[in-house]
Amino acid sequence: MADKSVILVTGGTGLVGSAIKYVVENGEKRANEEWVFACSKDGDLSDTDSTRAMFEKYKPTHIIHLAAMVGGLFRNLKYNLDFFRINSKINDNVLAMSHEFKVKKVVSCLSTCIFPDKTTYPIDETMIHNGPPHNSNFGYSYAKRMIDVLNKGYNSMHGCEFTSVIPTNVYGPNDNFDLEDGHVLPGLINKAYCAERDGTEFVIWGTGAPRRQFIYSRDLARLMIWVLREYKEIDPIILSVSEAEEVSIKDAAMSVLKACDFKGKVTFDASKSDGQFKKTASNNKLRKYLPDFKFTPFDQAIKETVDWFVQNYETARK
Ligand code: NAP
Ligand code: GFB
Repeated sequence: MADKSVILVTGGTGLVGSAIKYVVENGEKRANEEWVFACSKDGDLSDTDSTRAMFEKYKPTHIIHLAAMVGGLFRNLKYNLDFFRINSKINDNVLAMSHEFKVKKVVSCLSTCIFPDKTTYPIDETMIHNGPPHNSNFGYSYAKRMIDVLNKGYNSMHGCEFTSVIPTNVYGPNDNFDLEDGHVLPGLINKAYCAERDGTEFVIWGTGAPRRQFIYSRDLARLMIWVLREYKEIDPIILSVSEAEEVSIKDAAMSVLKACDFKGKVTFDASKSDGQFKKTASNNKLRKYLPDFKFTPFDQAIKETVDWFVQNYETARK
């Protein structure tokens, strides 16, 4: 990106967006770059006119497109139709305006939860459209898959450099710690903090048996900035720790309890859904490009996230 670049990060105030802001402000920003971190107050991207107004205001040359209706298993179970409709509108508006305003490159976000539920493992980037997703989040999943379809369409018809990344479950500072709508790690951190404070028991939902790969938001941020600058494919790339670092929900919960120094009673509420048992993804494609990239150790990243939550308890999303 030789000339002056205006990099618009849609969804720039959320978990992933704030991690990108952190990384940009701590050494990654280049002299010829202006970074804009937008949120819905800057414009509702599910509305075409608001989207056009945002593009007219910022005139972005590059975009990291994060804005979406996002949530954990339990929010998806409740609002599959909204996840599909709202995210489909946001994605169509952002990519249509990116084409209209001649944006040089767009990096959008899929997710490892959108892959076919009935699949072989490890999952890789070629499998996205090979069958229906897990029923718990079909709305979100189909909306995300359409980003890949749109990217291929804009590239084949107009030569647009629109690509996407496929992060696994993300966690870190400035996550959504809401117990009903958030993802598992922020939910467990919020619950552990309150159980320790109130002397109550710590409840893990489901059986604790499902398995997940978790990526620290600040590691994902560094990888997404690399994708923006160096990755030339239109096809998506999985951004995840290796299959070997997949952990059970129970193990992840124990790591949270260690970071919170919780000594109380731990129980499981098996009446709550387990959701997808696993979505084990390969990061071989990433490793071919970045064989030496170092992920933050899980326990260290959990501790950093817990410390952030405790220090920001009053203002955190919960
Ligand atoms: P998040 O914390 O919920 O942040 C979402 C961002 O999108 C916020 O800045 C929000 O702004 C903005 N936004 C939502 N609706 C909008 C609208 N209609 N118009 C404009 N902005 C809107 O989400 P996240 O976890 O950072 O996720 C970022 C991206 O990563 C998403 O595309 C998500 O699908 C993807 N992803 C996340 C995970 C994960 O585990 N978190 C895993 C894989 C992929 P306001 O707060 O002002 O509404
Ligand atoms: O992060 P999560 O909500 O979503 O994790 P997914 C759900 C798993 O964690 C289930 C268990 O096995 C839950 O039973 N769990 C245990 C908890 N305690 C808790 C808790 O306190 N809160 C939550 N939320 N879960 C999502 C997709 O799937 O993955 C989204 O639905 C998104 O679309 C996201 O893509 C990355 O990992 O199951």
